[in-house]
Amino acid sequence: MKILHTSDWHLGRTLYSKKERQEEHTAFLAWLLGTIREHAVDLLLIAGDVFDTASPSSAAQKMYYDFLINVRKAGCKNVIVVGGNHDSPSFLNAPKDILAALNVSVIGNATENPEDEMIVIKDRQENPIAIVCAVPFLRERDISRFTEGENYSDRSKRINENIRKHYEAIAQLAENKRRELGVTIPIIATGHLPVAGGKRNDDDGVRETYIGNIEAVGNDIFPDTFDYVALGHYHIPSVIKDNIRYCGSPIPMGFGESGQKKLVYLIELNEQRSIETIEIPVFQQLESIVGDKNFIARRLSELKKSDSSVWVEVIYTGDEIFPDLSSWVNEQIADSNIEVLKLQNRQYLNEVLTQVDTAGSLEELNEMEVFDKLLEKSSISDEQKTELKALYKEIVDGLRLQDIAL
Ligand SMILES: [Mn+2]
Repeated sequence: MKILHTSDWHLGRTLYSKKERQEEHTAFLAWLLGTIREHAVDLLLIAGDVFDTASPSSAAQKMYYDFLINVRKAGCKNVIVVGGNHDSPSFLNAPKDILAALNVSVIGNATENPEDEMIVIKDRQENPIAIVCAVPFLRERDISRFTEGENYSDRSKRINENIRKHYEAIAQLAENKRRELGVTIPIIATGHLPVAGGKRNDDDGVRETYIGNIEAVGNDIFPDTFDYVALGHYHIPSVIKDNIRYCGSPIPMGFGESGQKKLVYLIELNEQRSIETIEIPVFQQLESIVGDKNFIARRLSELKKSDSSVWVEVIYTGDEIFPDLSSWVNEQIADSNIEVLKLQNRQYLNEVLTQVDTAGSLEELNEMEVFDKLLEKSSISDEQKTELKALYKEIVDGLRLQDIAL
């Protein structure tokens, strides 16, 4: 029994609203089909966030449906798709019946009946080979049925407890089912939720789920019944327990993830469990360049020489004031395959963010003295200070000439 675990495709996503990711997604899906064929995968689990938005573009939809048709041709007989927090349950569920004809099971959201999430996987001879508890992202309203008779004052505790009960209920159903079938087959679960221990970073594009309530549920919410739990939601792969894992998104969602390895898990469940990490190739190089002028110049020139297509963010952190950063960067990357998608001048930001001296003392200073104070605070070379002072004086004098009160 071979299972491939993937999640968080976010089809239709753009990078900082500037770049379509369609080419990368197309390349990833082609790679995935090849991987499925090569490893003779029996079951593909897609653990939520198939699409980036609730109403994806027709191009994004086409990618998804084309893939589902091709996955069958690649020899994988079973596909399970569960909804994530980005997916619209009704959108995902709409083609449910027609996809069932392709043996693709879609669970867009949790229903009144947890039994709806239980799927028995069969081999070519129609023998059961596994039971999947296909749990989608659980919205608060979906799991409120467990709250009757309970009185948790703390909402976060209640959510955590309701999620735990949901998994407990479905694990019980699966165990009953296994007993009824009279076979020893694995029980697998999915989930799309934040679990404690999952990795994150600042720029990973993960949208908060249970806002203001819980950051993450405990990793003890999954009963021992499950031989494997395929998680989605976090975009960085992480191992919560050996058999409870986030595979992460197949392409980086932001520059914070550049340089990270992207992967899918291949799980083999026979007498023993073995889990193989399969690395996803990089389809579009992303790089974050953070440093002073020299550093940025050197790195951009190296990238230019390599002649490969690179999308970069440039963050200037040097001490020197650098007002024409943008045009300077554009000069550096002229005639290259480098595209700058994000540009930030931290020097400038720092100045703006620094608290000005108390208003009382500000009134005692004249305009030149205020500027002197600002220069004092920043570690700017004396040479540049003189130059900046002269420029500042020019502006002040100019304003005086126009009779603007200072
Ligand atoms: Mn996601």
